[in-house]
Amino acid sequence: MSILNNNPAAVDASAPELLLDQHVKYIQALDTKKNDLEYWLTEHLRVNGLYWGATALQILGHPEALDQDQIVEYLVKCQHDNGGFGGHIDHDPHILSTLSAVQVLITYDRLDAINVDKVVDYIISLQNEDGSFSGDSWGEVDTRFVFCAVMCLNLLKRLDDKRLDIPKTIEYIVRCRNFDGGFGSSPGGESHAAQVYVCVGTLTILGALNHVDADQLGWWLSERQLKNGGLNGRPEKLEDVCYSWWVLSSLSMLRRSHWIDSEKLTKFILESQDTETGGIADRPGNMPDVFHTNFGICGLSLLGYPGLVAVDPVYCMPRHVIQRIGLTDKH
Ligand code: GRG
Ligand code: ZN
Repeated sequence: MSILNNNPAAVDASAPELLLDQHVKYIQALDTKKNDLEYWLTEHLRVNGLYWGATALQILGHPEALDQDQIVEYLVKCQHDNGGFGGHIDHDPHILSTLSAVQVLITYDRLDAINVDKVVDYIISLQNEDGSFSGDSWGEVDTRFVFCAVMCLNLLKRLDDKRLDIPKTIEYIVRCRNFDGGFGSSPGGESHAAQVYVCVGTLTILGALNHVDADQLGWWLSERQLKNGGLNGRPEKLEDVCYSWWVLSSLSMLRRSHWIDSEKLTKFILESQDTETGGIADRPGNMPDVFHTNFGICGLSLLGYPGLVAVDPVYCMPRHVIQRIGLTDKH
């Protein structure tokens, strides 16, 4: 079976081409920029950055463009005795970097390199009485961390761990749902498309999408598309390439991706490419970065851009990897 998108979409003839080779080179060059201040300012995001870069390369069809053995060796050094991963060697463990490390190791089929039982212990230790999850031992709570926990445990096939309180997890996410059908970062928090992705993703994995009014939320998500084709994260805000992922993956889980104009969104993402350096920016004319490069490319994959490897809308990992580990995607 092909790992590419099954039904490639038509692309507007006036849209720029996807600069595939330039994006591969842009991602390969990221680790060579050690003279740039930005490289050191983003040190705490190194493991997240590896996930974004590695995923973009997978979807571009060039998984070999980074040295996978070297990455696995590096990730192993980021795991702490309590099981969590830091954002870089000697950085404190956090659930965000832990999920990214697990996603990369599963993509590379190298879970054997780490202590999985300890990862599970770490994640379970972060669940609070009300079902929410903290990001680390300092205690910040956000629906992002619930999704990281649930996704990580499912990827590791440990959702059946008796210490995890699934009903309370669902109850907490439902408490973060708003009158407009969207979700916020905590109960009462404003609806935001990226929080919608994490909450709908959590409910999808836990088989609890019945708590969502798909028509109402689908309408709110489709209202995110602006005249120039780009999507914003909430009313009155600017369009940004990363919402191509947060909004479209959510619509995909709700089976309503056709509620936005995909040709216009494809064109907006392609116009945000940097034709000189490769990479994709948040919007046309801005500087590219690996975060927007990944979510732009994954967005194009969801849109059925020809020649790209299919991405899974829940896990933001190649669909063939999700199939290989037996988590069938029903989206
Ligand atoms: C596996 C893809 C994946 C994710 C793991 C960490 C995580 C789960 C999801 C992150 C969700 C999130 C809240 C992302 C932030 C997106 C973003 C661009 C926020 C910016 O918010 P504002 O208020 O920008 O600065 P706006 O666009 O509202 O002006
Ligand atoms: Zn963005």
